[in-house]
Amino acid sequence: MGTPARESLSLSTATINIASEKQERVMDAFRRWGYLQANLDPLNHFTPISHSELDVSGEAADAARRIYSGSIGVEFMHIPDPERRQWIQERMELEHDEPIDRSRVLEELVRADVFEQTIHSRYIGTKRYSLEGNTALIPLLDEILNSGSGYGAEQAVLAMSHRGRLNVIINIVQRPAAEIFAGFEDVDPRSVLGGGDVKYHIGATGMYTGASGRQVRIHLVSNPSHLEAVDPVALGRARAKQTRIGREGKAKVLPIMMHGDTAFAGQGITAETLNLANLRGYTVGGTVHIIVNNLLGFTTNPSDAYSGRFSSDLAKRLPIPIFHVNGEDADAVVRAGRMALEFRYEFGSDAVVDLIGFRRHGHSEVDDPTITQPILYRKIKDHPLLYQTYAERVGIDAHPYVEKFQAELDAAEKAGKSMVKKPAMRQLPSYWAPFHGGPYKPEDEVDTGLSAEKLQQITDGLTSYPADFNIHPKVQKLLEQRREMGYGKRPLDYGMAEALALGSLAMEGTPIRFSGQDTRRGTFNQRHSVLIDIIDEKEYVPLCHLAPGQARVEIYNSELSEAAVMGFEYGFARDYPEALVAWEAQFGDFANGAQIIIDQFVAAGEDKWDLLSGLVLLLPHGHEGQGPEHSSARIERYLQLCARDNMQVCQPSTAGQYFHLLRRQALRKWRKPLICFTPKSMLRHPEALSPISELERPRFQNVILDETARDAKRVLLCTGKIGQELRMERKKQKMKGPAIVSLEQMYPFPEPEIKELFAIYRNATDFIWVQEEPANMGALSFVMPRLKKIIGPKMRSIKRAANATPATGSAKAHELEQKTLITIALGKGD
Ligand SMILES: Cc1ncc(C[n+]2csc(CCOP(=O)(O)OP(=O)(O)O)c2C)c(N)n1
Repeated sequence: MGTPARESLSLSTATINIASEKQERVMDAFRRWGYLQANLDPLNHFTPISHSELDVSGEAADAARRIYSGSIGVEFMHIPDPERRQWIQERMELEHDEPIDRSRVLEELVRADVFEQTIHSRYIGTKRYSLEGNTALIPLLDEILNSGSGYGAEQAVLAMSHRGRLNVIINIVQRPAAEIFAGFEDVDPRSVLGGGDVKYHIGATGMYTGASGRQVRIHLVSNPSHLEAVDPVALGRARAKQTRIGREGKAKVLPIMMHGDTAFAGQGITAETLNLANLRGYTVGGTVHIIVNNLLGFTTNPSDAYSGRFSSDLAKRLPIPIFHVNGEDADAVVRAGRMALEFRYEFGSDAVVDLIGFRRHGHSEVDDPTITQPILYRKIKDHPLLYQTYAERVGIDAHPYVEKFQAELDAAEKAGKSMVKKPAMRQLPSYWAPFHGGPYKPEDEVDTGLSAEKLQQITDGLTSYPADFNIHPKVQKLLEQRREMGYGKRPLDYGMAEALALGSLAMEGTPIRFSGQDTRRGTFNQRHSVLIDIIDEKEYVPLCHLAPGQARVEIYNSELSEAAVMGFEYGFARDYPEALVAWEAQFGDFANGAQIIIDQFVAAGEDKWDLLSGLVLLLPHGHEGQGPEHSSARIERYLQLCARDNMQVCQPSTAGQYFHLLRRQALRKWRKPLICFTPKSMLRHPEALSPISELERPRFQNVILDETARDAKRVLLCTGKIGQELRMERKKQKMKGPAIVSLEQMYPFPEPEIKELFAIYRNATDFIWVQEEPANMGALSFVMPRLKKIIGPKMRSIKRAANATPATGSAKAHELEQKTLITIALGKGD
């Protein structure tokens, strides 16, 4: 107990404490729930939600309400880290934030609105996906980039879909407006016959100059119509750019992602992409997300588009702040952008700005929104332009800005109309200079073989680990076997062939990046690229310790998703052409979860955007009685996408072929995606093993001939595992024929090699395509017309009957089917 004097002192402190505790409780309630009553919607049809904890009055409540229920409503109390919560709290409760350059904000708003109005008046009835109603996006981006450059950002990777894209291209990417006019005039149609893309999907690069005078190089990523599909691609591109820079990469390259409100809430790829944020193989040190929220999706209202209150609710899967902001209060928008950007740099974390505005016109300008939202659009009709209300509010005359920009646009329109060539709105980074796409040319081929001596040297590195490393006995045995393989004492399996390919490439200077589910060990226990110490789980990656000065090797286990991870790797490959970048499916058919990435980016990227990628997809494939879903990697789907030499579709049937294929992909300067079907049971099967001498021969063979049966009357053509099974059965039955020819590359179709078959199999009268897949699947419908063209109408096929599902669920049924197929193919029943 203290003295009486002390007691009275502590009593009064207690009274103050009680008062401040009460105030603190009020403040806390607003920190937690204030955003529900924030003034977020410029049109007031998004009504505040009542909350009992906010039903308080008094000075403290007024202050709390001003801070947390004004034009910014922030959701941050779900963040477990007290330091991060405290940071936001302090920034929100700050009495005097940094000043805002209002003339600059006004000029940005003028440029945003006047651009849309000008296009609207000159190209009536043409789609442009106007930004009007959310033009505060332009000062928001301006703020983020300008503040970002203060933190060291030198490049920004921007992803966005259609809405406001042309506006961003002019005002943020700072492309000359004449290029946009040329797009509306649709100049130079002959340059894009059968290809190209609409103007609101094409990517752009440019140099942004902020208020500070600092510059940021902008890369606006080309995107398909599939809205959020571009998100992981942008992340992969950012990560590649960061990796190129090294330690400072995350500060120097800033990813900014813009989303539509209904797309963000609805598309699964958004969830997959958000989940990459803090994963070691995928983090980019934080992305600034902006939901360009017009509270509408095409004709759909929010109540039909998302189950939660906000489109942004999904972002709460991460411990990150969400700043909802009224798009009509441009100062608040700038402030929200600044906080989000600073949070990104302070904590290396994602942050979201939910920019709430409206959509002045229909979904596109040819839509009439008064049919589906008549009340809303009566309100919108009379709603003034943002730059006008802002000019009035801040007391700055907008006319000089309007006149200046209008004059700029008038000149640009003239220049755009007189353009004869379609403008390329981007400049590729210099690291693309040595590489090319276009049609295949044999002169692009390079030798991929290696000497026995070199292979032994790599083997030494691949099979060594530190003396104090406690290795798992099974892995130790595997490494011992691999050592024997590398020294030619036992034939090579796929795992070792791959390790030698990657190791040799890394030693020759090619960086490697492999990712997928369980890729470090390998789904089929075949890779073991990362050794784990059995005592302390320390990791050792032999591929990273082969030689001083070797290139970087990264192998990651990914999150359990296909679309975002494949998109990410596609993006990475886009900005790392000199690296070998591979994505691996757990089983090939799971890649169908990434169909949008395959269709829109991998297959069509070059035709649409003239953008190349050397991404490798590794797709385990083969009918082995494991059921409908673990059998087929859907070869037919990839082949259907093939045209104009857009990609390579291969199925290496031996370890040696796999080695050459991977090396070819990295060493040729022809940059094309490689779709590679890989084995499962054949990974270590004697028929698929290769002697070390296979790695010494010069190159990958598109077709493997059968030298043992040159006199055969019957020639079977096939790809993958069925060839080995046929060979085994032929051996077992002690048959001399038929000849079994393996098509290792299906596309580009190796016509010259197929033509040689006549010269080699002079006695042949029967040419048969054999596949284990049902008639409506596999390579059949792709190869048959091509084979018939060369071999003639006698070309026939043997396959399973057409089926709705790729394979039976019964292992025994599979065996029966397979046996029948092989018996018929070998002609035993003939
Ligand atoms: C994956 C996909 N599904 C559907 C569409 C068709 N579509 C184009 S825009 C759009 C509405 C998008 O609304 P929102 O995300 O709110 O963006 P806004 O157009 O309102 O800016 C729809 C459904 C599409 N382009 N992509």
